[in-house]
Amino acid sequence: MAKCCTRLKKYDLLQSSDRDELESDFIQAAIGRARRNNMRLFWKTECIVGLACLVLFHNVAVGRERVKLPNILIITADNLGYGDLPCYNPDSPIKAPNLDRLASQGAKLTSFYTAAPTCTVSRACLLTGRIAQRHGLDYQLPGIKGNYGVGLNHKEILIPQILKTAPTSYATGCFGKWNIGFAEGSRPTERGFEEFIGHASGNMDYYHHIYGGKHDLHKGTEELHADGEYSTDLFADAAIEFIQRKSKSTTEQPWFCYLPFNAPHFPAAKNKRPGQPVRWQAPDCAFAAYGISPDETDSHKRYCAVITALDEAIGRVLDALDAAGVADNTFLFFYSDNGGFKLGREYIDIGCNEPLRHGGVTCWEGGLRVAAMARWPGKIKAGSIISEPFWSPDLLIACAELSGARVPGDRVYDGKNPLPILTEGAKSQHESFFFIFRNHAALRKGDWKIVRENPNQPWQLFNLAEDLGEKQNLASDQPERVAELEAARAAWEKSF
Ligand SMILES: [Ca+2]
Repeated sequence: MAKCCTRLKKYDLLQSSDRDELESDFIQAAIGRARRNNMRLFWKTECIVGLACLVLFHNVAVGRERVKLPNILIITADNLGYGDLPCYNPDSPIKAPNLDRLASQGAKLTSFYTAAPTCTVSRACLLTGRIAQRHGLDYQLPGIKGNYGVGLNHKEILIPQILKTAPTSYATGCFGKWNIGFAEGSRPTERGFEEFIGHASGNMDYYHHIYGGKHDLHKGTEELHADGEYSTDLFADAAIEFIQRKSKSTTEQPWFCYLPFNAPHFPAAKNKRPGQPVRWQAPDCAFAAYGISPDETDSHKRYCAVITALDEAIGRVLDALDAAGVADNTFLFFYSDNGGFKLGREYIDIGCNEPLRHGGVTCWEGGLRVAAMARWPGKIKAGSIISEPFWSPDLLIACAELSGARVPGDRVYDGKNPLPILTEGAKSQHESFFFIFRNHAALRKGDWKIVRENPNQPWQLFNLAEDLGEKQNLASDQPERVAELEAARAAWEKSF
């Protein structure tokens, strides 16, 4: 009896998936014992098993009431440079005190990779936990036709859909940039999110919400007209309202909030009204933070204000978590969907990826290695810096682990559980990371990386531990190392 009590006590501390396995073992063991005895003993044993199961299920029910599952908040920035934030680059002219605060309260990640260096593909990899060669959306959705088309294959299963299958189903909301297809059946509220306020496209005007001449702001599947509201604030406000409402709920239902901001990205003429200047947009208070006018003409200064506006909005979300009393029970992950663009476009390619090479749409570190932070008070050490490499598909696995949901067994996932890295200082479980976008390709294994900009070019080899800026190509000195990484890359390709 004492052994049974001990087992039940341990059972209450287990993750739900483990509980299921234990439950199965427990019952199977009891049935086995019954078969080894006569019928009289069989019925006696069955009664004991039944009683034990009743206690067991009661215990689980009570346990679930007692320990509320963590809420999950994933915030993404858009094209933010690795060296833009002061907590990554002390020389940055940008003011971002709230992201500094987030870094001081959690872990700053120095080797976190997005699985793809461009918006659409990056978001699809995050939500599916799979790289583009598996989910198929390996290109940027083109124009209105592309953004309002099917986009991501409907057979793909997204994080919110998995969280809906958790032992305690999660409330789910998405507020911001979708960018993976907005045809009927593809929209967020048809893909696992109960609520959505945001845009289909990759880049709309911040105030008029126009993309390519089309109004592009939606609530659920209907258009939402909020002309004049700055999109960064609009998305933050929607997330805050969701967090407040769900945290007040008496149902004790945990929630998942996906907050993909469309900032900083870049201004585009096709999104402007006739006569409207093509320039970085921010609220007056963000310009005031630098002592400059909203009519400032220096694009670098305007860009700083855009990120400060993003930082201020994130700060309000952090405050809302505190005010709702749920900050301690919320797993928060922040990262940029890809690095800042460095394509030489004047007034646009302003973001700083220092000390990394190049930027968005390339497979150099500046495109793939992104600013990222994780906060989970009491679990992730405040003020820590984590240099173990992991990547965005890992977040789906993290969501499953946190919620107790099962990951579907009918497909290959490229994510591995990142929680031991974040909470225990464990080593990365990844042997290598595979990247390909357009003609660019790369593979990282340990501290080594091969990269090329075109299939017709030879691989270049870099030691990232000694040469973070990918300046010294060691391929001719170490052909055997190149061959080793090429073999790892070939193994990836065989798995598709
Ligand atoms: Ca992007």
